[in-house]
Formats: sequence, C-alpha cells, structure tokens
Amino acid sequence: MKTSMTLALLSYATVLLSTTHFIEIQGEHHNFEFKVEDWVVDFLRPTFPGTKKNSPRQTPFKIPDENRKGAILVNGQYPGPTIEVFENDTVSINVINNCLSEATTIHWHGIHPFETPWTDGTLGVSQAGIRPGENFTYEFRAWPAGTHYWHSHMDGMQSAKGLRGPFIVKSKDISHLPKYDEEKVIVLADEWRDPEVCLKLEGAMAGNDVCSDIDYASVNGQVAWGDLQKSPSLKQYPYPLIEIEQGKCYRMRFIMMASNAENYIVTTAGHDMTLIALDGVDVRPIQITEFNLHIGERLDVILCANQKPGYYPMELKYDYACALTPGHFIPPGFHPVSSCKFYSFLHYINQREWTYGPPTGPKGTGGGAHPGPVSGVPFDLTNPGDWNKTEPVVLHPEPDVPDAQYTIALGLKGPLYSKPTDEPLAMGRWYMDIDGRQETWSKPLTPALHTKNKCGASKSPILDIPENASSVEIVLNNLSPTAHNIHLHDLLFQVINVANYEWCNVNKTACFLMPVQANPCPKEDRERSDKSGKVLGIEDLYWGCTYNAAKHKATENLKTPLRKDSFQLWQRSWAVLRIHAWAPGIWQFHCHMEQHIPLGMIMALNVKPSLQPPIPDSVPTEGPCPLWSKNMNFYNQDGEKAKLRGDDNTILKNENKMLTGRIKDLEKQLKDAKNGIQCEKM
Ligand SMILES: [Cu+2]
Repeated sequence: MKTSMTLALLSYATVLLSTTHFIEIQGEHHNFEFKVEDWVVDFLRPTFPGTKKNSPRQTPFKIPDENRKGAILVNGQYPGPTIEVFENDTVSINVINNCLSEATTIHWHGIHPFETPWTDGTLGVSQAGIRPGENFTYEFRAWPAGTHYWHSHMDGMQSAKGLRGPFIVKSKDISHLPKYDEEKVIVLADEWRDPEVCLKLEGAMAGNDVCSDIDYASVNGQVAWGDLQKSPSLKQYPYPLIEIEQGKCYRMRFIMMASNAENYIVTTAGHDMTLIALDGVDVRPIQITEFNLHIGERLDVILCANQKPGYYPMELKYDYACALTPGHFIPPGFHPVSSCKFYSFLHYINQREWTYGPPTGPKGTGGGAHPGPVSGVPFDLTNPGDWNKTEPVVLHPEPDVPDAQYTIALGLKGPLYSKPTDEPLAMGRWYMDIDGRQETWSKPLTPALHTKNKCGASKSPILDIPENASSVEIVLNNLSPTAHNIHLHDLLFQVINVANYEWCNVNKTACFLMPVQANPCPKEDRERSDKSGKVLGIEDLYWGCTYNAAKHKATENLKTPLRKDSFQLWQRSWAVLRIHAWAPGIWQFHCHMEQHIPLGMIMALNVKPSLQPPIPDSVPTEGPCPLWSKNMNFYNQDGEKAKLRGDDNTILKNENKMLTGRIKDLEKQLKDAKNGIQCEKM
C-alpha cells in the first residue's frame, strides 16, 4: 500500500517537474484555447453563427440532407479562429482534443519554430497524435512576420473537414510599404462534402477518379458559386462578400487553403492591386492585374476602394478544370466539373443601395456592373518568366556552387489499384525521394525528431543534411503528368531556376496524355516514374523531362531569386531550389495536395541533429524507440543554453526544492516500511 502510494507521488512529482518548457521572450505572451470537436455542418455556408442575418448556423436536422457534412472544427468555427500577433510574440495554444475517435496535430504553416522543433505539428516527425480526451500546448515564437495559416497535419483529410484557419504575424516596421488603412484576411479554399471519399484515393487512381477535380470553391468558408452553378437560394446561400469602405486602402492577405484545387487565378474587377508579399516575404511592390495562388501559398496586395459604390466581382479561376467543364471532350476516366470560375464580391458598405442591391449572378451591380480597366501586369508563377517580375526586398544572393546538392524525383509507383479487393492506400503510391530510391512515406514508428532519425524511421525518406552545409541545392524532377504543390516546413527556399517547356505549358492539355515514346523532350533527359515498370500499362504516361545542368544552368537566377515556402512544380518538369539549412530540426518537405499526402508524397530534411534540442515530456510520443532525451535543457539558435524566464525560474526552483524534499521523505518511509516487512518475515 505504502509502496504504490509512494510511486504515485513520485510520478506526480515527475509530471510537475516536466510539464513546462521555456523560450526566451522578447514580445508579448498570448494564450489561446483550441477546442477540437466533431460537428455536423452545412458544408456550403459559414459555420460561425450570427455573421449574417440570412445565414445563421442551422441545427443538423434542419440542414438539407445532401449538404450535411461530418466536420472537425476548432471552437465551432470555419475557417477556424484567426491568430493575430506581432513578430517575436510568444504564443501558447492549448489544443484540446474533444473528438470522439480521431487523434489530431496542428501545423503552423509558414511559422518557423526553430527553437522548439517539437511544436511543428507534424505527425510522425515532431510528435504523435493528440489522442481524444487529451491536450497538448504548443508554445513557440511567432516568427517570421507574414500571412500564414494553421491546419491539421494528420497526413490528410482533417484539414478538408474544417481543421484550418489563418495565422497572421504582423511586423511592427511597415514603413517601407505603400500606405494602407486596414487589413483583411481572405481565405480561399475548395469545399468537399465528404473528403474521406473524394480525397483519399483520387490521386492514385489514374483514369479512375473518384470525384471531380473541384465541386465547390469558397471564400472565407462560404460557397463562392461558379458561373455555371446555381444556388438553391441566394437568400440562404448568398455570395461571400468582402466589405470595403470608399476612400480606404486595404492590405488584403490572401491564403490559399484548398485541399485539392491546385490553384486559383484571382482578379478583382475595376480595382488595381499592388503586390507586396509572397509567403510572408516582402517583395518589391509591383502593380498587378491578376495573380495565381496555389495550395499552401499566401500573397498580400494593397487594394484601394476608389471606385463607384457597388458590388465588384472577385473571380477565382481554376484554369486546369476549365477543360473539364460541360461542352468539352471529357477523357475516359475523368469527371466533368460543374464550373471552373467562382465568385465573391467586393462590397462597398454604408451606401444607399436601392438602385442596385446585391448580385444575383456572376456579374456585379452598381458601379460593379461596368468596372473600369485595371492596370499592371499579370502575376502567375506557372509562367517561368513571372519569377523575375519582382524580387525580395531583402536579397540573399546564392553562391555559384552550393555546399551540397541533391536530386529528388517525384512520381508514382505501381501497381495501380484496379480490383475492388485491392487494399486501399497500399497501391499506386506516390513518392518524393532521392532519385533512384523511390521510397514512399510511411509514418516513423516513433516521431523521428524524438530519436534524431536514429530509430524506427527506416521506411521514411528522411534526408540527413551535412551539418556544415550552408547552401543546399535541391533539384526537383517531376516524373508525372500532374503538377504538385510543394511545401517545406520551417525553412524558406529560393527558387533559382524553373523549366521552361513550351510544349508542356498551362495551355497544352495534350501534354497530360503524352506518351514517353513520342514527345519533344530530348531522349537523354526523359525519365520514367516507376523504374520497375509496374504501373500496369500506363507507365508510358508517367515520365518527366529532367533537369540537365549542362543545358539548363545558364538560366539560373542566383542574385534575386524569390524566397518561398510553397510553390507549384509543373507537370513533367523541374525546378532548382536553394535552401539555407540553419534551423536544427527535422522538417517535412511534401506535396500539399490532400489526396497525395496519404499516398506517401512526403519526405523530410534532418538538419543539424547535434543542435536539436531535447524533447520536453509533455510532447505526445509513441512507438518502441528510446527517446534521446527527456531533460528540459534548452538551446537557442547559437547553440547556447537559453536563459529561463525569471518568474517561472523561481517558481520552478521552489517547486523542485519542495518536491525533492518530499521524495527523500517518501523514500525514507518506503525504506522503513521494507525493513518492517523484513523484520516480520524473520
Ligand atoms: Cu502532389
């Protein structure tokens, strides 16, 4: 009896000693509570109650049958709550998993938690899932400034079920930017009633798509009707509105949070836009007429409400889907899409609207019925030339020769799913790996960061970057007929070169079905996706035209490359990135399309393992491997031990003193008790 009580107290003491970790505070500290819960929602309308009198949240039994969606939301909101803090503030986000059966993790897309790599939120790398009924507090520095977002990182589906929201890190120094009065966050996404059906298998099912490429687009969580779609009732499902006031200029922070729709080309009728930032990185301002935003990318513009009052269409065009709209030839195995252009409206508020009123179709009303021309240049990074239209405000020129160089191929490994009895998610796996290995991602048995990639991760492509390498070059070869949306955690990359294949650009849809035997790619540069030849007859369609330094080095931009954390790698094509691998941690590098993630298009970079800080006890972990440390030592970016926070330091010291004394006392009691038992036995 005494023994078990002693053990309980000892383990309580261990918990008290280990539940806190420390980071050096420069800015303010903010606490947030994220309650993750299962909800039934109408997937076409805002779930946040009471924002518009015509579209309050409905109880599940009042939602039309065909619109009912099993969602997972934070604090009942979709998009989830916006975190808005200043750069270098500390955020503590207590994620409480109240789901009935699903574990979860949250990744902070665009944030670089270089001091606390265990807070990156990646399943199997930085942590195990937070199980139902449990919680975990992510505490990290909000850095760098920029327009970012957060989303579930359980390797697919949960983000499409609603577990995502904006994360805005403001900079106190905006003196270099054109003036603006207010900020607006604009979340672009696609909406799926049942992502479990549409987004799990589609990517692998070449010629066997389960769902269309896009069903519905949304702006700030509300359906943005397509030009060929009809709302059952515009009163109940009105167009999303972005409210602006005449005379004011706005910083509009666009976040592309889609799950499967790879990109939207965005135009704002009648309004000039000045591009000022890409993925949180300030760029030299340029006036643009439209921009193309891909999954995971963010883009900031300044837009002034200087037109006649009215409703001005903001159009989102998913260009790839336009070839699949009604009236086009639909290749066998593909689904037609109902629209490829989707609408929300810039709405001038505080106006007398009786002469025009809200729109009843894609056309604007009031001044928006006849918008004037806009000036500037289109900005679309699918076109190689557009990478040079602007440059980062702060330049980081790259050396001619990098310290390390890798070639990573992206492709599909067969055999393909064909029989109804084939095991889901086991066939037709995607990979992203060092060329030749073609290893597809399997979740490490124990989170890789918890073992410094030393145990349980033999089936996970994790690249150990040499500790002394500063500039690392990565050549990405896309050996598939589809584009991929690539995202890197915690580090930015500079895109120094992209393929410029006229024969396979965005207007050449024939490139999608081009066999490897007959195409304009020089023979020596062609490479097949599956070297084992197991893609069951369609392997001829899975190939790429790879990077060839002898021919392509000439078009490198080492002086003014754009710095990003997300971009689209075009089909059959290549890109050359440079990464400054400075932040200790294991950082995922993966395709962000939600149907490619569960199929394994993921890898990770292991950066400076000798400086990776020990993992605090509070971080969810799992698996058979020994954890490399459970101590609370903490290192800053220079590898020195950081100072503990003053007040907490004192509290901790006192707590330690009290608990150490108590443990000694209990140990003595235990010893006495044991002696007592021995005496009795004798
Ligand atoms: Cu992909």
